[in-house]
This record gives sequence, C-alpha cells and structure tokens, in this order.
Amino acid sequence: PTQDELKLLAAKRALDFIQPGMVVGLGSGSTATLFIKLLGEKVQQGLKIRGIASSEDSAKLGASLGIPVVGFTEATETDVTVDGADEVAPGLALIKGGGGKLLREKIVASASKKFIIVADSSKVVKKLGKFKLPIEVIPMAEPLVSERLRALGYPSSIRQAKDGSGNYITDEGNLILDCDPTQIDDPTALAAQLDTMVGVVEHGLFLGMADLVLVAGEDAITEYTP
Ligand code: DER
Repeated sequence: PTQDELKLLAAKRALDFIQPGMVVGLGSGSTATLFIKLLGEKVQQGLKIRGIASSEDSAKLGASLGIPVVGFTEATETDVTVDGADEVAPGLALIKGGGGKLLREKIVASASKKFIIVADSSKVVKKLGKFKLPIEVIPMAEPLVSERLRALGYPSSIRQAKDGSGNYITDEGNLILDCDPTQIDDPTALAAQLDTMVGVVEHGLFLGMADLVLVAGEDAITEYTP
C-alpha cells in the first residue's frame, strides 16, 4: 500500500474509538485530515459529536463537513483526540509540528482524556531527532532564541511560508524555528531546557502525552501503548 493508503488505514482504525456524545479533538496534518473527513461522513449520517480543533485549517475543514466545532468555553476537555506525528519513538515520545500547528495541537492534547496518534510506519524511529524539531517563538525574541539554541548545539532556521511570501506565521502569529536534525539523546532534558527558554512559546517534543499510537504498516495496524 502507498503511504496515503497506510494513513487512511490508521485514520479508519481511530474512528473505532469515537462514540456518540463525545467531544473529539481534531488534529492537524494530512493523516488527521483523513480522520476528520471520515468523522464528517459519520456526522452527516447522524453521529452526534462536537469537535475542538487544533488549527484554523482543521476548524474550517470540520465545519465544512458539518462537525459542530466548539472551543474550550463549551467543553474543557476532549474525550478523544486524534492527531498525527512526524516521529514516534520508544515510550511514545513524539516529534510533532511538521505542519506548523504544534502549539494548539499540544494545547488540545493536554486537554484530552485519550490522545490517539495515527501514523504510517515511516514515522516510527528508534531515536527522535532525524526530523527537524519545530519550536514556536515570539517574533521579537527569534534572534535571541536562535542564538541560545545554537549555543546549545541546535542550529535552526526560520520556517518559510510555502507560497514564498516570507516567514511562515502560525495561527497565533508567531514564528517557527526548525532545529537542524540531530539525534536527540535526552528528549526530556531538551524539553526542560526549551520549556524554560524565554521567548519560546512551545516546542514539538510531545513526551508522555500519547495514550495510544496506531501505526499502519504493510499488512496490519500496530497499536502502541505507554
Ligand atoms: O504538524 C503536525 O504535528 C502533524 O500532525 C504532523 O506531525 C503529521 O503530519 P502528517 O500526518 O501530514 O504526516
């Protein structure tokens, strides 16, 4: 099967965890998008759920499919959130943010009773870091954060918008620094350094957050739990 077919298999399996009456966290990225489309079909067939989106894109897609999209005023947690990942390592340590939505994704993940990751087998790695670690920064602090990251051994670059219009700007109006790939020996230590670095809004290390990872491989879906 192609990578897209694998993504669809994982997205389909995630639907099994959705029950009527649930508040469902809508992830971002191509695999989560497949899940949102499948969920939209169920809503059109009468499934009663509400969605909380992890990006403007997913909010618009959900609404366009008839999913009632609400915020945390209406519901302070989701029953299930389904999202993608760029890398999945042992202990369900994740790198996310390839799509630039990591801040709201982590906010929704933090408010989820069950955080489910859907991925194709290409995302599974032994160690995090081959994928560039995305870090969301306040624009005026970007030069300071870039320098501090470099001093820590993590050279980075400011993510550019796909349409060539300049820097990519996140849903919250911030910039994203992509750290050069390096094998991350101690994700917990790096996350702690980033969590206390002034000017850093959020980073793409999602550690101890996933409750279930559904990985679609050549001939089956493997389910990983912490
Ligand atoms: O940016 C993100 O965090 C996405 O969820 C990303 O990690 C997965 O995107 P994909 O499903 O398009 O590979």
